[in-house]
Amino acid sequence: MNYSGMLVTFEGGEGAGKSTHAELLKNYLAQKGLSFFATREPGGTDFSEAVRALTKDIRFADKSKISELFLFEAARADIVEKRVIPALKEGKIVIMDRFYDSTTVYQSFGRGVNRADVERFNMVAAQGLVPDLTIYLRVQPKEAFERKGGVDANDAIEQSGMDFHERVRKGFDTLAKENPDRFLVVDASQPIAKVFEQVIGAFESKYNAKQSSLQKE
Ligand code: T5A
Repeated sequence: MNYSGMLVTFEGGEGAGKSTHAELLKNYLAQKGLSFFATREPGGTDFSEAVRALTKDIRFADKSKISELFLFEAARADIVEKRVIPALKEGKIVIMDRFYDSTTVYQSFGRGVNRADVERFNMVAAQGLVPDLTIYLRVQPKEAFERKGGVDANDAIEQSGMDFHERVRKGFDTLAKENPDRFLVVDASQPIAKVFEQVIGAFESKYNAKQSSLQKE
């Protein structure tokens, strides 16, 4: 797909600091006068926010893992088609708090759905989009849960157990190794300011590279 914008995704386990850094990046872009659109997954449209509530609802914690996969893909398909693709075509920087790497990791590495199936549905829902930059905030699940105040008793995914969250961490490590050009791995146990320095460094370098390649076209 041809577009002049730039897609930046934040990934990592629960409480890794994704929302914190997505917010800091938004402020940074606003100060620089750059045009951006920021959203989260699942969520970002009325439909996808309704699906988000379903994914977290503890009453449905025993739903089939394939049902869970399709919920995330359904939420993704809506935000991608209605907001993300139009923003990229308008030349905006799109910031996403989670994207399909979360599905590969949570639903395949975590839940055990066949990885090829998950990746196929990711591509369908994302209409083939690939992030320009994925910032993986890496932290041990135990530490992240401590700083966010513990495991939420009403959240079906947070309640999946420490082994599950450990598989999630290993899954992100695997994706980062497989996609070194796209992934920036940041040690998110460092202080917020230190983490953000690295986020900005990676963003600036990708942004400048993208601008020069657009000028050459
Ligand atoms: N999911 C999602 C799937 O299973 N499949 C999918 O395809 C998708 C898209 C989404 C849930 O859905 C699952 C994953 C999730 O279970 P969510 O709310 O987006 O839910 O995800 P969470 O990770 O649960 O969101 P959190 O808000 O809890 O985590 P964040 O955004 O990573 O962390 P943040 O920024 O809110 O920070 C948490 C706390 O830590 C502090 C912050 O100030 C805050 O208090 N903090 C730090 N403290 C010290 N040092 C640092 N470096 C810190 N960084 C942040």
